[in-house]
Formats: sequence, structure tokens, C-alpha cells
Amino acid sequence: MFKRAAAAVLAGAMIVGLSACSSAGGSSDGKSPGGKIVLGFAQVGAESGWRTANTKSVQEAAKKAGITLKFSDAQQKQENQIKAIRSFIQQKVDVIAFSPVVESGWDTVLKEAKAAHIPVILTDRAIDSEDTSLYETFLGSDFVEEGKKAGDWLVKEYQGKPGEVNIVQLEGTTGSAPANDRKSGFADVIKGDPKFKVVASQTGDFTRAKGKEVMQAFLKAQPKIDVLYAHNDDMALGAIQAIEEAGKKPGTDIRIVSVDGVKDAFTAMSQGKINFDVECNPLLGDQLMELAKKVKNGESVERRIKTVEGTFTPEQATAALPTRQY
Ligand code: GYE
Repeated sequence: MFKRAAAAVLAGAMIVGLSACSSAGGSSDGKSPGGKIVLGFAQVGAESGWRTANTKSVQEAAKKAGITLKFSDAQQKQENQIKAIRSFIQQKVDVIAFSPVVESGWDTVLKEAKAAHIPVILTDRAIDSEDTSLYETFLGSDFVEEGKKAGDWLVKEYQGKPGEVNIVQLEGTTGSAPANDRKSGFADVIKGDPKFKVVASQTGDFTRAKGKEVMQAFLKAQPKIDVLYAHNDDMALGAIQAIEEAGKKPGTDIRIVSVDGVKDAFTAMSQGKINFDVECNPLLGDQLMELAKKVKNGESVERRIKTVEGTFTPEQATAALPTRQY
């Protein structure tokens, strides 16, 4: 199956290559002058510190690799990403990469890319399409694993301690892979002990503002909250403000476990406000450029490339702060 896809890509690359030759200078059909690879990148948005670091990584890596980057920011809207991908197809870029806002609903536009023989790379987030020939590879984290790591920490933290543990959950963007998987990975681990109760769970759309707003509502509605599980650091940081404004101590009155590992969260950890952070590495740029070159040349690539990442206690975060890149 994959070999066939690779062959189709190769054929596609040749066709695109030929048409590039026939247009003088090549710049009108999406090719850069001088034969540089043109990569169309449809980013999710600018919703979080993670995303900002990811965008910077992609932009810097493209420059370093001599790849012409056509960058589009979808402002967390799938329809904008679909438009951007269609425009990349029209411009006949060499490769399309995108980080899908949500998991579903991509088949139509990806079939259009396939028909135009433009290889597609998924980066950061996955799609749920059954037709895996619609993309060459998926580069990014294992979000289920991240959710499990958050759950494992919780189980250890409350080991041997009797009594119910009331958890509130700030979910990421509804329908997105990281929200779905971080929720299910965490649930899988904590279901082993009935003392863990998720008493409220709602989306905060991965942003600080929404994280704060939803946490305010949780605090009003829930008489006893022991733990906050936030699907990303920005929502945790927004929630910290809400907790403090309600006269409670984040990290002490309400224990907080989060995902990403961005600098601002490490600062909060060094102040005792977040108790555990699961790392999610946004620095995918260099690997993405390597993949773009390979798929453009019709070389075979691994279908799934997982990011290597760890976890941080407050002590580890404090030690890492001075050299943290994002
Ligand atoms: O955790 C969050 C961002 O898709 C892994 O998106 C990414 C997530 C990240 O908004 O901060």
C-alpha cells in the first residue's frame, strides 16, 4: 500500500517538475525561482505558548533548510485550514503540511491534494481518516501516552491516601486529537481506582482566557475540587488566575497537572503552583523539513514518527528553566 503511494508521489513529483520547467522562472505556479522546494503549511492558529514555539520552529527550520514556506494561520477554524490547503493546491506547491485543528472531515480536501499529486504530511495532530493513502506520514507526539503520564502521576500522588479525589478537567479544542487522546489516556489510568472522580469536564479551547473562564465556573459549581487536570499549560495558567482570585492556593488547595512544558508553566511550577507537567515537544521544524525533502523526492518515509518527550516535577522544571527554549 505504502509503496504504491510512494510511487504515485514520485510520479506526481515528476509531473509537477515538468510543469515547473515549462513556466518561465516558475514563480507563477507556486515554485520558487532556483528550484527551491515550496512547502505550504496550514497551522492551527496562535492559541498557546506551545503553538507559538511550534510556528517559530517551522519558520526557522524552513529558512535553514532553504525551503520556501507558504504559511497560513487558521485561527483554530477547520474551514480556514481547508481553504488554505485548497489555495496551496491551486498554487501547485511541492508539499503540503498541516496540523489538523480537529480529527474528522479531511477526506475531501486531501483527495483533491492527492489528485493534484501533492504529497501531504501531518504534523503535530492526527486525522481519523481510514484512507491512509491521503498522507505520507504523521510527525508528532503520542497524546494518549501523555494523558496516561498525567494519570500515572495522580495515582502515585494519592497512593495510600484514603478518601475521594475530585478532579476537574479542562479539555482542549473539542474534536482535536490532543483533547480526545489526553482525555482517554488519563481516563484509562484513573479508572483503576474508584476514588478518582472527574466531577466536571469542559473545553477551554487550549487558551488562557477560556481556561480561566471555565475554571471560574467550576469553582462556583463544585463544592470540593482536589485536582485540576488541564490538557495544556495555557489553560492551566488561566485557571491559576481563577483559583487565586477565588482566594485559593493553586498547587496546594487544588493540585494541578498539565501538559506541554512551556516556560511560563515552568515558572509557575517553580512557584509551587503546578505540581506536574507532561512534556509535549513543539520543536518539530527540522524533522518536518527533512520529511518535506524526502517526500518531494519520492523517497519512502516512516508512516508514524513519534516525538520523544518526558515529564517534569517542580524541582526538574526549576532546574530546566534557565535553558528552556520555549
Ligand atoms: O498541547 C496545545 C496546543 O496540538 C500538541 O495544541 C498541540 C496542542 C498543545 O494548543 O498547547
